[in-house]
Amino acid sequence: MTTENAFIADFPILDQQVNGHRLVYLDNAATSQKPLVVIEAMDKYYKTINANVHRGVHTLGSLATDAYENARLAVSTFIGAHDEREIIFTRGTTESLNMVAHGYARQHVHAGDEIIITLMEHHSNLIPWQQVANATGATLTYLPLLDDGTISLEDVREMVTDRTKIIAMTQCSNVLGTINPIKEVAKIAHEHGAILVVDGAQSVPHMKVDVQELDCDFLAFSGHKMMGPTGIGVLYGKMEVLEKMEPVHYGGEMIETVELFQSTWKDIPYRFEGGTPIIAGAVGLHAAISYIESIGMNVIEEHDHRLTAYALEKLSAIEGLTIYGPQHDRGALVTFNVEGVHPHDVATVLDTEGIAIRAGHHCAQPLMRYLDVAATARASFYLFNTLQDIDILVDALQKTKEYFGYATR
Ligand code: C6P
Repeated sequence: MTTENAFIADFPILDQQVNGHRLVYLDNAATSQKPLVVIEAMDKYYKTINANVHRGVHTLGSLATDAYENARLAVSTFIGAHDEREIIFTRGTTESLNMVAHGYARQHVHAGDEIIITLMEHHSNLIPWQQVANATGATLTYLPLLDDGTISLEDVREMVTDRTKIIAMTQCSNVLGTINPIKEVAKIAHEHGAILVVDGAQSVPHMKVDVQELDCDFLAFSGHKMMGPTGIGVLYGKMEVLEKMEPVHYGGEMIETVELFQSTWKDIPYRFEGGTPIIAGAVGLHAAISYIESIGMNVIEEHDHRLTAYALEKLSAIEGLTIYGPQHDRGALVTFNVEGVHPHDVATVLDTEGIAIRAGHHCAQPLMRYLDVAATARASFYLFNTLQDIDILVDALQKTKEYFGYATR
């Protein structure tokens, strides 16, 4: 696997030089690259089917509706939903979480209630809850982090009360790589009559996620981080919570009848998908799911683990490098800082070597403050990355240190 990787050939974008070097793409947590099968599925859809869904009686209209609804079925099977009506297509994780906050929580959370999130949340699973708390008078509280960047179930048990209405938590941190114990948290939430909202943006692309096994109430994720196109995402909700959720987008597609001063909504999930949906995006996501299934999620997971363990080992050996997050049982990313060098400078120097990583606050400013850093650098992996990619990263980081005079200090 050092240089050979059977999947690289599936990704046309990787066959290029950046700044005179082979592209080493290590920014998959921001967005993953797309295999040719996904690009071709969307191309074929636009070339042969393109029509609006759930409207036309013409042939292309039915083909487009079938393609769109088949994608819903594929997503439903992929995450083990009980019923495909529990799958709502959105623009991505951010829109999915906002839909829960504004369509569900604003209706069911009241003054004096509690919303619990963690300190490692991405802004998309944080700001919507600030908004709900501010609007309803509920209290927003943060589960603390342990020194290794994990949470403690003891803390969860202590913090959750019968006033807790919502626990919202990422399954995998986009900064620390921490994998949270979702199944156990769901159990605690339900013992107190609360619901669990899971941010699956970084987990669904990399590990088997089964919503019935986890018993979460909502799960949000994005197509573009799992080799699908940008602009399509998913909100899974248990039917019983979806029945209590209000639409947030009103207009075409989602109505049953419209009178002058009142209207009624279509059945679930259509009432939540106002306007012309993201049809080609759903087709692309379906192709991405088929691609993942053709490889096997267990194969992807194993590959991720191998790469992450290797990266942790090699990066830990670099003097002056701080790595954040747990040492074991973590997602396919490593976040770090090089002593004395701003992460943006690290990323800029790596780019001159053809290496793409992300630098910044990773949309997790409260976490950055907790870690006492303004920003960090992050390398994130996927199935087309190799051990050689990590060796190239490590060499380039050594060069970066030399360039900024670390070795001579
Ligand atoms: N994180 C990253 O580089 P959207 O943008 O809606 O597809 O996903 C938002 C989101 C929500 N939760 C988590 C845990 C995430 O990692 C992300 C996206 C990217 O880390 C872009 S900031």
